[in-house]
Amino acid sequence: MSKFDLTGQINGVPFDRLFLNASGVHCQSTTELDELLQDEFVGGAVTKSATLEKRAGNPAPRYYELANGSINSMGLPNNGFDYYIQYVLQFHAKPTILSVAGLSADDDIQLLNQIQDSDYQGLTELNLSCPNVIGKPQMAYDFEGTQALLQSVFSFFKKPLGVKLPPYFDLVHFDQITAILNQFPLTHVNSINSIGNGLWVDVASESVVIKPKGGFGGLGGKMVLPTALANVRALRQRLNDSIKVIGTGGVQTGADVFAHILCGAELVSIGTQLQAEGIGVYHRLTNELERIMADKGYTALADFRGKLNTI
Ligand code: RRO
Repeated sequence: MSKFDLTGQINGVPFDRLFLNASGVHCQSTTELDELLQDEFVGGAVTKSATLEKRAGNPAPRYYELANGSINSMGLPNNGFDYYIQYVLQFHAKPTILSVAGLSADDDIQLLNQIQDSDYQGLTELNLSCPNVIGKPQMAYDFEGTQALLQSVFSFFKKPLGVKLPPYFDLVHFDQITAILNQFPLTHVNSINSIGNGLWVDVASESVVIKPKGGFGGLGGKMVLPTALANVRALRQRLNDSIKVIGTGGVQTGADVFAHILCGAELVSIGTQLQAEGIGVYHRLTNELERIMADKGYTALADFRGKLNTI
């Protein structure tokens, strides 16, 4: 066991280590989820966002690695709700988070109704921020819609529930979204999803690099780190203490993890870098994080979580 305390907790569910996968990466099949959970440096796994029915997703190429990150328009390829709830209903030695994403508010209600009626007692995360479903705007940029949806959800849903949020870019929007979220008994927010609808141009071929939506797609990886840190920080400063923040976005190094924790992250997810480097990323990040903590004389994440200095 590590001599460092890298633990966190969401709604009383203990995570022995802080690292998760970002939903969408290495979590579509039970084999991939098993691989994550078997890695000693991983704290828990999040499923690919499940829709009511299985989906093939958008046509390929739909994920492209950039020099400084990634662009994707996967279009919610997944094995369907029944597949993922069966997986999280099995015993696992580490916590799992069941991510669900309706294609409409009605779908969200149906998905959560099925969870409410099931034996599942673990953590659920409602994805309010998929940027890539053709013709469907993402819910979390519609503040009134989000308020109305959460109102109906919590009229019947009595199990632990968090939400996945897109990045916000205006301080007033942080005030508005947190004023809504704070009205509900949410366990956590996971921030950020990809920065929606970026575009990359390959100059040699004078072309876009992914096929769906004329090349537009969600951005992840190093280029989104400052946006992710800002979102984690701004949400942590405004949300009720009971609502934990899972920091997602732009992590390539142990220093990036350290920065997420300073901004207030309880746990940290890895997406683009997991896709690029594979499961070994968690061992490397753990070593790099522990080196920084040792140099600073810290023994636990709690020693510096949320304690970002301002000048
Ligand atoms: O499947 C996707 O295209 C996708 C989803 Br659901 C999401 O939430 N975020 C993202 O970048 N891609």
